[in-house]
Amino acid sequence: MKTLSQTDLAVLELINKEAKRQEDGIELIASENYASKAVMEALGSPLTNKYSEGYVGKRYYGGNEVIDEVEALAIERCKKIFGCEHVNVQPLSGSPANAAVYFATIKPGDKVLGLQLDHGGHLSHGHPVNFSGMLYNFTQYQVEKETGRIDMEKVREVALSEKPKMILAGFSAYSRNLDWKKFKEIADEVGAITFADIAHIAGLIAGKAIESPVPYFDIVSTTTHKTLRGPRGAIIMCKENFAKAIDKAVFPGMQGGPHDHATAAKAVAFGEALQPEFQTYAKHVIENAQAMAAHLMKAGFKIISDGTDNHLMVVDVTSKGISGKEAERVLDLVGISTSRSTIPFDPRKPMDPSGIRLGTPAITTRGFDVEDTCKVADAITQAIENHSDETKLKSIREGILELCRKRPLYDAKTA
Ligand code: DSN
Repeated sequence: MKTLSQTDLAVLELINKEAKRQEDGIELIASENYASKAVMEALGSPLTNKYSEGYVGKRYYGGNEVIDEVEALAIERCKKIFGCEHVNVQPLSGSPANAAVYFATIKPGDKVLGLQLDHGGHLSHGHPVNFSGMLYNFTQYQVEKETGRIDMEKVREVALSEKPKMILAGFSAYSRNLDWKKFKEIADEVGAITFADIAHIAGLIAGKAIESPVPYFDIVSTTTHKTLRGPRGAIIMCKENFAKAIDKAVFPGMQGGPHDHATAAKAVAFGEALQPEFQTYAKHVIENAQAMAAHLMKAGFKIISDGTDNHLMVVDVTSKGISGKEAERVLDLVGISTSRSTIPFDPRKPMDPSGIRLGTPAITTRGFDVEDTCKVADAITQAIENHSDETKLKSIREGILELCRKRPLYDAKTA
């Protein structure tokens, strides 16, 4: 960052501070990842200077001949990864993408089924404080108390009684595979549109480690910066018969000019996801998550649904005499980033819930294997069990630094 070092030391210093925090810490926030240097270079390119409202070949500004090629390349690569009939690569992030999906397909007041937020859903899946819950008439399905899993028979019962216009499948804190086919069958039974939000698992689907909803669902949205390991942003895939409505909802419905630098970075990330190494990555993300879950359960933690099929898990930490908020704070002290999380049927409040959510996409990018991951799980256990012992916490921090030095963030492999 040669120029920034000459023009704005205040910002440079903050960027360097954050880079050091990332280098010296272990990232277990399930929605985070490390984009490659190539993705970051595309993000920092002159494409940030351009306005290009409209779509390939149909822009409202001149000078878009190169941007057209960039967007067409992102579309082509995305179609190759997911096998979708149509994709819009312009959404700025996950919630705006989901807003565009609703805007394109249903009317305010229409009924939608979605997974409840504290059972693993997302704010934009109908929570009352979010635009989705304010504008649309959501009925929320839940996971079962005993198993922590979604019971598809219950989803069917709710669908039959509510007759929604849309059925939404997707999550930000659910560690089991979704039965896409069953969702589609239920939707067909009640004549509902099927919408999958695969923000958390898009990279695992791209890496062919878990099943894709694309063949079954009408519409599939995803962010591009989680397991997919691209820039912050989103895409909406759909069947051809929804293409016009989706495009119109994104622009001019919801957004103005797309972020062309981000579109280029999406194309770079899609190119990376098409490499055979990405399939190995996706497989390792799940192996690491399963090893972490098993290790934590052996140490006496309750994992919701007793394990994981994907990259994440929700851990009830209250049996160790600590809340989710306090666990997040203590783990921050030893250099492990996590996010507090409600657990299904949580007796505690969302700001200080019973759980933490852990995920392995970022550490796997960094090159952590199962052995490293088990060391991280040990450190979590030790830190939580000794949360008031400063000396012990300091020595755990040292161990974490050692692990980080063994697996530098942007070495030749990840760069
Ligand atoms: N905030 C993201 C997450 O952490 O899962 C979802 O948008």
